[in-house]
Amino acid sequence: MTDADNALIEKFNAHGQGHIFQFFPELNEIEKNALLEQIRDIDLAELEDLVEKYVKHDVPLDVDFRLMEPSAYVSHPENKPELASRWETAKMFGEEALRHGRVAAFTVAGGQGTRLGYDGPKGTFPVSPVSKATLFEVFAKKIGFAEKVYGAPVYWFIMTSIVNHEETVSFFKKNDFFGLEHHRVHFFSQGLMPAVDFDGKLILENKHQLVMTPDGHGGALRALNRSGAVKLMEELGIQVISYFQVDNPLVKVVDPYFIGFHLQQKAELSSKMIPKAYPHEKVGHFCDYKGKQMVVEYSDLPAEYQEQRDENGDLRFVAGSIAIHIMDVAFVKKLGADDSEMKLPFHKAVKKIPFVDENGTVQKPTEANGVKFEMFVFDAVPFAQRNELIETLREEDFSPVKNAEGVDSALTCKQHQLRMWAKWLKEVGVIVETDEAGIPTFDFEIDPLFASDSDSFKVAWNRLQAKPKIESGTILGV
Ligand code: UD2
Repeated sequence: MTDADNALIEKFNAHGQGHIFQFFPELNEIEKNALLEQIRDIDLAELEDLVEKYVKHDVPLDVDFRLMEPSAYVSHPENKPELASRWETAKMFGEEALRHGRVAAFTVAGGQGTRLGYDGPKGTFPVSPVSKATLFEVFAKKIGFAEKVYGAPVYWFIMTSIVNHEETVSFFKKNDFFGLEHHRVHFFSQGLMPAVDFDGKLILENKHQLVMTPDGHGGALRALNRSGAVKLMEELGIQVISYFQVDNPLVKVVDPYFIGFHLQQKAELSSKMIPKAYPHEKVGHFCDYKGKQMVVEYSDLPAEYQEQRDENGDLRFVAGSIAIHIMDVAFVKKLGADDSEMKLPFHKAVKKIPFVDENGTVQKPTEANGVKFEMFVFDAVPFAQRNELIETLREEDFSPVKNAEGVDSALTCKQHQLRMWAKWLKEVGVIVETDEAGIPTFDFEIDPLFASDSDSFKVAWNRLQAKPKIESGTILGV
């Protein structure tokens, strides 16, 4: 034990966290070092502040909801045809950036997928109807397709976490990176935050390890910096990051329209919205507050505001956040720097957290016993000098797999993929049989290497000499 180690222990004692050393005398050297290593980076001042705010008290979101205004957004041309030429111009800007390799794809994949009941990194979950391609494969193929179309590399950054990093990387290796150039796919693990019990005490997972949990998808901003990803992006001439979540196979991984709007507006952070389907849909709400755009999560927004209607009877706060953003690399560099004055706030999540009791036995609580802290990426929105918000079509961009059954499940996601492809086929004059909800009555698939959106589908379909029959089990591939 060095003097520095002793000083570290002393510091934790002085902050009322000395219980974490209760088994220290019986640990071997490796275990002692493991614990010391783990606590070295814990910012006790930050932790005490969080405990004070969110554990000892329940400080509500510091927003006077009465001052909130709905955020303006650019409507999709399917809903406002008069905007079609504006969208076409934006697309030209986006395509230009893609042709020059100025866009990187970025997937946040550090979450645990507990709700889905799937034991493995969520990206390894099979989603496509016929070939059972996994989420990662779907994204990889969309990226590969974009590289082919634009004739330039699209680097892919994937944020994992301590719970799934190794498994994620070996999954890619095992699958030969789904045909992508290995050196263009970059993985990095997000940061961790210590969990605490309801008295604000750190929790031991076993005798020599604390419970540390991923710091939320908002941790992406600092992880992009700390991992060297931002530096690499700068070296590669990448200007914007196309951000999306691992659970949504419909997402357009690099959408030229969206990128174009962002660049044209010289925004620092842009977002896609969909009109909420019903008042209590579980998405964030875009609004303007004190001259800034922000997102208020459904769980923080009082019901009356979720339900409020305007003079036309439409939902007033209608713009739902689906966690799809474009961020300037320079913005991420600025906001995610360790010495940045601007810091994303933390949110608390009350959880059942296994712990080791005073006898050294691991206990699995049946009731919530502690608090985890997470940052949310959309809290970056108000820090941007300029924001752009565009409408997207739910059926073409958003169908996450979150739950084992019911809404946002594997089944609804499969149905929505089929519905989207049926729409693309209809646009080229091919009608597939559907039920009343517009869901095809049989399974087929359009490989993302054949086409990854309605525009590219038209091109690819028209190029086919012989048009294939779309029937049960058809995979339209290359
Ligand atoms: C998120 C948004 C919600 C809406 C919805 C759309 C929040 C708080 N809510 O809800 O407003 O946009 O998505 O689907 O963001 N992740 C990490 N590291 C972490 C935690 C999460 O990488 O520490 C990733 C996770 O792998 C997934 C994504 O973030 O790709 C979303 O996480 P979630 O499923 O917990 O978000 P959810 O459904 O609460």
